[in-house]
Amino acid sequence: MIGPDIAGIAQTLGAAADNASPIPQLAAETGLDVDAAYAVQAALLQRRLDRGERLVGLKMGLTSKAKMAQVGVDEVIWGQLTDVMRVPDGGSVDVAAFIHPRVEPEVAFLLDRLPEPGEPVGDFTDAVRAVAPAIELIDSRYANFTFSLPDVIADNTSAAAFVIGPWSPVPNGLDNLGVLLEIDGRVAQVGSTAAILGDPRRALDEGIRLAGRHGVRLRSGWVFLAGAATAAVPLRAGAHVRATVEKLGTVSFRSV
Ligand code: 0L1
Ligand code: MG
Repeated sequence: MIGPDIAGIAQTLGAAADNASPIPQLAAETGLDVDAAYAVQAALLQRRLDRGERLVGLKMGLTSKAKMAQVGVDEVIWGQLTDVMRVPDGGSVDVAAFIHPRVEPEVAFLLDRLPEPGEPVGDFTDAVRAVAPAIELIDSRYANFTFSLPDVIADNTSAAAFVIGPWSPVPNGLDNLGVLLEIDGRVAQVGSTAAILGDPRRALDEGIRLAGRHGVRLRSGWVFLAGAATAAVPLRAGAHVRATVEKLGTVSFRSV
């Protein structure tokens, strides 16, 4: 039996991102399952590497109940981050480059000495050199931000851009820190890092395990986005977006 056209699907999704032009969902029509969807994601990443981008990290998606409910998918997923997606703290983002961008407050880890494949993270402070508040900008390439599980995995879990705040040493306890997302100085979302799998440190174990299943090994020096602490909020032009994570500080950017 002939399987889904991995390269063709990656080309369609890549073009949708490049042109900021939405496409219909494609998993049902092409017979894409979860494994094939990660193969599409790998082909999409290769497309970026071929044009000179560098792989700089991994992101976890749908690590909170709020996010799962928002998109109607109930499994933790992962995607890949390249250098071109990184926006400097305090920098700006042109919304015209995206289809229907949303922002969400996250916690980022700077990876250090990681366990061998198949091993759990032992001492978290060996595996993670520093932590930071972060904002992820997600942008589904599917019309109406609507997709199935294989669709969103193939679409690199809606990864579009990310902003990392100042790095700090790992504090005692990351499991219940207050999180605030402000747009133009007004509160847009309030949450807690407890929403990220009960404790964002668990996201690293999940990332190592789930990415390892598809032959992706996390590297020292990579950024790891542990997941959002709240639902995502639509981003419009001319907004000032700021996320604050208790003990870790703030991170912000402007949209134009
Ligand atoms: O980072 C995320 O949690 C996004 C995962 C994909 C689902 C979505 O686009 O909201
Ligand atoms: Mg996210």
